[in-house]
This record gives sequence, structure tokens and C-alpha cells, in this order.
Amino acid sequence: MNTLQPIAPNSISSHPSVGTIRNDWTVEEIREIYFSPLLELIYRAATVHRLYHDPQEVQICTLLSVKTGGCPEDCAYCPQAARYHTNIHTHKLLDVETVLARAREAHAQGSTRFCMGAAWREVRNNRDFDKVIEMVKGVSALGMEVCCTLGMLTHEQAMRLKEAGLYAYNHNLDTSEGYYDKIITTRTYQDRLETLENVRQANISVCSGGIIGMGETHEDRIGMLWTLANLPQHPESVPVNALVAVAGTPLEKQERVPVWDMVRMIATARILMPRAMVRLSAGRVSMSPEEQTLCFMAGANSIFAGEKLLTTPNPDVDADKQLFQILDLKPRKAFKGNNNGK
Ligand code: SAM
Ligand code: DTB
Ligand code: SF4
Repeated sequence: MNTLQPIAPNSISSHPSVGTIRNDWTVEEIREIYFSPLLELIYRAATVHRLYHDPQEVQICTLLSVKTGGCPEDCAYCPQAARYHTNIHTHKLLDVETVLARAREAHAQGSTRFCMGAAWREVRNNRDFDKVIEMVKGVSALGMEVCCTLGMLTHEQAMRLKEAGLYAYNHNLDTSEGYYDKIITTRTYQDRLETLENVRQANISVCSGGIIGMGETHEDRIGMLWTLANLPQHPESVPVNALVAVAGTPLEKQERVPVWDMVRMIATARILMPRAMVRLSAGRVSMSPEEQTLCFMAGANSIFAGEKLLTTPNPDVDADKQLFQILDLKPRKAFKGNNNGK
């Protein structure tokens, strides 16, 4: 007789709402998930992950900074804010052809999503925006999912990007509403939510997450997840970034966030937003292959590949290839529905 109980009756894995899509999570429920025993949390997240995704598939995205540095904002983590003295190579908007050449390279390396970032507070209706529109058209024509992160966006600008073929837009909440003004004072949480709403209204896939390791509390992390998971529709992509502490920024002295916190954050995001692609984003360069594996086990199914994120280093392409081989992971195809047909 087998007396082993695979799931303890009072464990979170047997919770009635495991794997259901909900937009009415309470802070208390999220807290309970976030603080549950780590292995139980990972198990539950892995279970939810398997209900909605092929666990062997990981989306490979490539980032390119199309306009670097000189940003008027005061985001305390960001090496591109003009007011901090960081050692980055600034440049104005790249040429369309340069960007398309990089996108073709990324595509040849197996990347299916190409994300272009600009150090802007917001999009302005000028010639630079016209150029970005051409970039979007060009990348889209390569058959890649094209994504942009350009700062705040109006409804009209979102519509223009959509018409050009934009697939996704990244705009992070970064942290909780309560901690937000410790990190950024030059725009509000409400501004961020409005941009996300404009993106959603234009029928563009929403990519929104945040950063941990900026001195926030666990409650702040729970608060950010609460806001994301209770949006009228969950973001299709949720990047979880570990702060990359860059010399010259106000957060330069922050200690590296423990991997356990990344795992908790990823697992909780996976349980709250089962259909989303949860992206193990910035910070991979200081994580061992084993630590990254724990993140995949906890439900991460997307990474940025390539030697650089926007301005900071990322793991070697060869090291990533090796890890994919060891774990038997395969790159996810472009434009695959987020619900994996279920
Ligand atoms: N300027 C645009 C904006 O703020 O939306 C787009 C680019 S911005 C660099 C994109 C995101 O990168 C930020 O919202 C933040 O979450 C992330 N990021 C920036 N610097 C980071 C750092 N040092 N460590 C981790 N994530 C960072
Ligand atoms: C996201 O959440 N992380 C990426 C992407 N969205 C744009 C950016 C990470 C930037 C890390 C710091 C840098 O390289 O400048
Ligand atoms: Fe500017 Fe974006 Fe960096 Fe903030 S995160 S300083 S808006 S580039």
C-alpha cells in the first residue's frame, strides 16, 4: 500500500484557485503564496507552468539600445539618466539600416523577439519617431516579434506603432506604488498605468514587470505583483529584473539580490499570471547556470540573449547555448499564442 501523499492536504498546491486566471487577487493571498515554503512554492509554480506552457520551451529575445543615454528622467537604477555620471557610451538614434542588420543577426542566432529600447521619457511626434516606425516595419518584415520600449506613449502613438507592425510594448511598473517615489520622481505611477492602458487599447501585447534589489521590502514586491495581476488583462510578458547596480547611479552600492528572492518573485508571478511569459531579465550575468535553472523550474520561460542588455553585460551566447543543451530547452517559435492552445 502506498502511504505517500503526493500533496499535503493543507498545502498551497491544493488551493482551489491553482492555475485559474484571476484578476481579483488580494494582497493577503499573494503574500501567502510569496511566503510559502520555497520548495512548495516552486512545485506549485511548476505545476501551473505545465498547465499553460511547454516547460521545455524558452523564448529568446534580443535587446538593442537604439538611442542610449542622455535621458531627462531620474530613475535611480538607470545608467542612462543624464543627471548621473555613469560610464556608458551614449549615442543618438541609430540608423534604420544599422538596426535592421542587428535584427537579422539576432534572427540568425535563433532569437524570435527583437526589442528596441530608447532612453526617452516619452515618445514625441518628430522625425525620430518616424525612424522608429521604419525600424518596426523592417523588423516585423523579418518575421520576428517586434517590441519597443520608448517611455510614455499616447493612444495615437500606440496606434501608429501598431499599424507599423509592432507586436509588443515594454513599459515596467518597476516597483510598488508605495515605493515608486523613492526610485523615480519625474513621472508618476499613474502615468505608467496610463501608458499600459494606451498600449492595451491599441491591441499591442503588453510587457510589464519590474526590478528587485533596489532596497524595497517584500511587501513592495507583493504590491507590484498585486497591481500587475489585477490589471483588467494580465500582461502577456512579465520581466523580472534583478538590479544591475551601476557605478554613478544612486543605487550603485546596492548588494546583489539573493537568488532565492528572484525564485520567489518568478514563482509568484507564474502562479498569479499563468498565461504570461515570465522573463528572467537583467541580472543573469551574475547568476550561475544552476541558479538560472531554479528560475526556469519556478516558471521563467523567457530570457534576453546576446552579449549586452541595453548598456550592461549579459551572459555569453555560447554559455546560454550550453545551458539550453544541458536542460534540453528549445527556443520558442515566434507568434505562438500565449495560452499554448489550452
Ligand atoms: N526609457 C524607457 C522606459 O523607462 O520605459 C525604456 C528603457 S528602460 C532602460 C527599460 C527598463 O529597464 C526600465 O523600466 C527598468 O525596469 C529596466 N532597467 C533599467 N536599468 C536597469 C538596471 N540597472 N537594472 C535592472 N533593470 C534595469
Ligand atoms: C526589461 O524589463 N529589462 C530590459 C528590457 N525590459 C528593456 C532592460 C534591462 C536593462 C538593464 C540595464 C542596462 O543594460 O542598461
Ligand atoms: Fe530614462 Fe528609461 Fe532610464 Fe528612466 S529607465 S532614466 S526613463 S531610460
